[in-house]
Amino acid sequence: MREELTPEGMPQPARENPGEVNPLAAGVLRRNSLESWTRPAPALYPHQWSWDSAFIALGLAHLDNRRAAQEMETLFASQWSTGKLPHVIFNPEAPPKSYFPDAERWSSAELSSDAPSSPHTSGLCQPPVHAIAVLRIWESAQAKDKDRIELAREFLRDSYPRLLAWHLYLTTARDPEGSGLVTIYHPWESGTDNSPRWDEALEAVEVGDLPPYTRYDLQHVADPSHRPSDEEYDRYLWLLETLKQARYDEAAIYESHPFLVKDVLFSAILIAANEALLKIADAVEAPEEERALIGGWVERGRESLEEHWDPDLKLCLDYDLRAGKAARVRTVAGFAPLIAGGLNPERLRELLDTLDSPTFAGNPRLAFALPPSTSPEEPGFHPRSYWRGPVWPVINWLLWWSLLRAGEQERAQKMRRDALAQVADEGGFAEYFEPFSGEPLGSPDQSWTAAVALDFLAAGGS
Ligand code: 2M8
Repeated sequence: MREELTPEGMPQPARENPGEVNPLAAGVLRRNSLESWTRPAPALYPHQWSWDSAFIALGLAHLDNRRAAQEMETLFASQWSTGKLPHVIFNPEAPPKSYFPDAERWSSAELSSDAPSSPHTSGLCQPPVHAIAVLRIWESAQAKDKDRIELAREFLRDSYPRLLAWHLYLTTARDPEGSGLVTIYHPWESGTDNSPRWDEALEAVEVGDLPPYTRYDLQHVADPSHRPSDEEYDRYLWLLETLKQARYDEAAIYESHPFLVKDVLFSAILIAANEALLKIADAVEAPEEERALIGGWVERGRESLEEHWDPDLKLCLDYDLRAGKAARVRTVAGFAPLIAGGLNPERLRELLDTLDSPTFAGNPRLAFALPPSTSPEEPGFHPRSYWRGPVWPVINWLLWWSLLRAGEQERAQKMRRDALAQVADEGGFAEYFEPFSGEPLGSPDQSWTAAVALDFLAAGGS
């Protein structure tokens, strides 16, 4: 277990007085950290998760730039030969029977020569926050001494081809139609696992002969009803079996897999990550053709999100390829165009109106003006169930960062203040929060919650 994270240039707590937030957040990351990577939570999630590590690196960049770089390098070391960054990298030292599905259930290396043989990984991926994290590590190194900047430059040079291969995978294997949007094979790939965004597509999945399994996740939470239901888990596990039947081969999956959805939040994160990748490409003086390719992905992605805009809901909607229709559900994923950036003034205004309305952060019952993961006006809303309603700090971070990029300084500052007040007032770095009472739920020491709090603090402001 790593004992120390050095507080290089650690920013002072901000004025809204989460006086204790900074050292407490650093403490969570220190306790959840292993040699070169960080567990999302000590008991519930004992392995390395892909987008968790990217958010964690964003926070670590303010404490220990080298350790932040290591977090990403550990992830890159398990990249598949296709370019895919796997959603879970299994920790061989995790206690047995602590998390399911385990490495054996995935059997990735046994079934696919594209998968690394050690350590074992899952066969899925998660939203590509990685280039954004790599850029943050580079930018935060600029304030350091010459040696640190040189180390960060080396890290940037090593990361660039990894990131390019990852984004190439997403724009080809995951978008054979050239639509500009990424297809996901499983709700776990969205990161918003039991969101009602997936209800219809998941209901259409017929569960076949499923090998028996035990859910260890339920042993680590105070109230199992906050986690996805057993019916959902059966479908999650059945989708895993069908991916295995296809031996994780992309073309075979596209042919027969029962769950294929264009995910607008995932796609928007990819667009924002491509903007970050362009800056990285400039810094490492990448060839002009590569910069043009990345710039083209940004443009195509934004056009495509525009095609999935719902003018009545004033939100962007996922598209179920199997059913051939949009998922008309109001969730935070609908703010995808804000995250993708480059909006015309009218679209920006509409998105901000939706954000401020009772459908989301303007709901009068909220403890803090922060958007619930699912709108309280949706029939599928549940205030305590995971991605069906609770407020998630990483989503606050994504929206705050997007508001800043859109030039909405005041709104961004307000969201940052509320997000920090929530962790300061409500007892720490919970995985998610009940929107009306502000009660902390899920894992109490969630790494990415601590990490985004550190990034909020480092940004300063009133
Ligand atoms: C949750 O997902 C995992 C499956 O990947 C789980 O519930 O077991 C999600 O919140 C996901 O977004 C997150 O990356 C993961 C670890 O924090 O937990």
